[in-house]
Amino acid sequence: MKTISNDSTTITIAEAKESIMQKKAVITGITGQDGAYLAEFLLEKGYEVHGIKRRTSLFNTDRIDHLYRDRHDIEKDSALDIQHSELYLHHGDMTDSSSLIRILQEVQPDEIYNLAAQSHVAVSFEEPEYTANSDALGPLRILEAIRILGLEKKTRFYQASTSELFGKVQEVPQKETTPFYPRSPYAVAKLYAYWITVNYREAYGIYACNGILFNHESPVRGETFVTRKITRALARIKLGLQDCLYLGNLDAKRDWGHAKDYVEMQWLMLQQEEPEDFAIATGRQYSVRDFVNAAATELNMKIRWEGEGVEEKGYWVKGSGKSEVGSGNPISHSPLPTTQSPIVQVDPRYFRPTEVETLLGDPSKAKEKLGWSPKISFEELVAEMAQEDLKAAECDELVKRNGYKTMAYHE
Ligand code: NDP
Ligand code: GDR
Repeated sequence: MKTISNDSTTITIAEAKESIMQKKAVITGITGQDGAYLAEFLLEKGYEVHGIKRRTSLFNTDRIDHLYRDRHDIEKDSALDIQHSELYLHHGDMTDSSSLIRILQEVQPDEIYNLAAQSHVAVSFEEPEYTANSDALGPLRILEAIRILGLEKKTRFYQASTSELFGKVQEVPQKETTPFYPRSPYAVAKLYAYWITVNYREAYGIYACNGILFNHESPVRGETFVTRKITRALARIKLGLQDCLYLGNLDAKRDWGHAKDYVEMQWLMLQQEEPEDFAIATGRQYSVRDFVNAAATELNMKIRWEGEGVEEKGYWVKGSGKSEVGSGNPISHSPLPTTQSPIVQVDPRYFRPTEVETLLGDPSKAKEKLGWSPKISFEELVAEMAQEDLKAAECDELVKRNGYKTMAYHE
């Protein structure tokens, strides 16, 4: 075997080649919020990135279109010596082992970031079996594929775990050692995924880590998660495109960070010598009501809450966020004795059968061991989201003013 040596080290030529070769990463869920930010981050680091996207009846690559070049264009560009990003897309699905095995066999990745999931907690109560299939068995399928293909020593695995595991919180703030108490089919599925990741690490020596991430948001957050629902709706209300924002539990508290900060952490976790699990959070907590107020301030709007000034008459208890009423009056959409209709109304349809009332993370371990701390503040996050949604609403308003139809509004 040929070797290269200097005073302190001797390495094989194969190892030397390996160390300067471009790393390959597979991202499941690349079309989602985190997938898009992570793909951009890894491409900037010089990775060859392979994304797995599922088949949908409409295009689902909006969030990554700016990173992707059509193969035909690349051929033309290479004739002109134009650089292009190393992003490749493959069709696959978390519920389909054969597609996952085939893609991993073809790519032989150094790192896998498993971000794909049915990620909506409320939807998981409506589709519990599908959620378990994609969110619990999906990660198992990838870990098994690593074994089947003999990639245990080569490929590092990141599992997108979640603060929802803490659910009915047993300790404040929550950290890596806090006991779990999941409160939804989504969280129960993610609990399985968490432990199967730990088990495959211990049983087969796979470099596998859980990132226990608290809520993180951005201008490309899915429109039905509460933060984006708020910024999008307020921007549209401001421009007369929408009348009212219907929300569920206004008292729920979350530790909200920015997705851009959190994907850096996902990468850092796979660069350590030993695989470990980390909780990622900001250490600051706000309620849904606080988020509405912060977005309204950013957009120079005054919020009229449902029931404002009418508590004593037994309509909605101001901002209670619960389906109880003061003195037995009808609870839902009662006519309000106010001259102006409210901007924010509570709709019990958005309450969950079991709720996670409060989450607050302690990211000390990530700070100490990885030197990580979030750079983007809550205020900056809200401002960025609100301003981006205002731009989008301005576009829609222009389209509408010129007599064209804008996209349907769905909550
Ligand atoms: P998104 O909902 O934005 O993205 C989910 C991604 O998974 C999308 O690309 C989606 O595809 C894909 N997907 C869903 N089901 C399947 C399937 N059966 N097969 C293949 N792909 C599928 O989530 P986020 O980006 O916000 O979150 C990323 C991961 O992190 C998720 O696993 C989530 O549960 C977890 N997480 C998120 C947190 C957050 O606050 N954002 C916090 C903690 C954990 P499509 O685009 O076609 O819908
Ligand atoms: P969450 O996020 O359930 O924490 O899961 P979401 O934004 O959906 O809800 C946060 C809190 O807001 C309350 N809420 C509403 N939620 C939604 N979606 N719509 C409403 O109208 C509404 N009104 C009040 C909720 O009851 C809840 O308490 C997110 C997802 O990204 C998960 O995938 C991830 O694992 C966790 O964050 C950490």
